[in-house]
Amino acid sequence: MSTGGVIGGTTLLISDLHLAIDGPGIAERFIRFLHGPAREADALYILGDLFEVWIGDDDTGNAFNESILTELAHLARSGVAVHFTRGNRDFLCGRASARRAGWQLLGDETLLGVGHTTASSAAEATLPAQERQTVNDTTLLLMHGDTLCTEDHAYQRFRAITHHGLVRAAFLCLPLAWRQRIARRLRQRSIAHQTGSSTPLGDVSERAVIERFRASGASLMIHGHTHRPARHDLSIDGRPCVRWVLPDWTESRGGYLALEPGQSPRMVWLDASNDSSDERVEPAGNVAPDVGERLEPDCDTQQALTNAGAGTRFG
Ligand SMILES: [Mn+2]
Repeated sequence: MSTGGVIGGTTLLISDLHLAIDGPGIAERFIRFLHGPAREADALYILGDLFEVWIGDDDTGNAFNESILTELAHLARSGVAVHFTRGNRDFLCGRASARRAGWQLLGDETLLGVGHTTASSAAEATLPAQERQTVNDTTLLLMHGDTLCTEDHAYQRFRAITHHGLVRAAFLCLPLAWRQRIARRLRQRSIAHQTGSSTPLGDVSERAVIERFRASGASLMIHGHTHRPARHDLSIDGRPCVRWVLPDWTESRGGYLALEPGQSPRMVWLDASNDSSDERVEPAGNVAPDVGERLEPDCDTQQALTNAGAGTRFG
């Protein structure tokens, strides 16, 4: 877990756009988002699976993916601090693509202080640090979310293999054309599997969530991956904690979480009714019951791994 300093101002968080050339509606909505709300923000955090497929930073002939990086680079140049955490689809994004996109590459899990500067912050500055934190500050833990699916042993095994430095290096040494073929085949199988099955995406392990809150000391956790956008209120050892799950983007809607000075996080949905005009702001999604209600092993992608060969169904 890395610590990434303090964020302030307006921060927007997105994940799971799964951008691909055969999903033009999502890409168009994303570009409008970059030219609209993102441009007004101080910082943008992309928490993984921005791309449906990323076969290596040297795949610069992929005009679609490169056009997305270029749009992000424009945003970064306009003064918005852009950060990127890899997802399970785009975990091969490296330093070269980060340079092209103008984003800061984050580790798998990042701990941040949310230093919301409000009118009272000058007075609070005189308080001891510990009291200040309870008054105004929040410790925030960011991640893609796949590492929370600890009950899904098949996926975690797949992840351990594909994230191994040697395996990654070996794959990246394959000629681009081979990697493109492999990616195409996996994607076809993934699509075939999705249309032929109602297997839902796995959810996180509540046990892993509790463990992360305890280990990090964070009171706010934000992640994506599960495609189950919601706000979950928990009590961890008597400490109130909130876990936000970011929405995936589809052809019909997208969404982001906004952190603003002195305000509670809010989910903003983007759909046909507000893409080009005002944002329609909805209250938080379902509020899940407290810890202990759901401890079932609910990240089962065994079937997906078996059928797709490489876990491509996942997130
Ligand atoms: Mn994912």
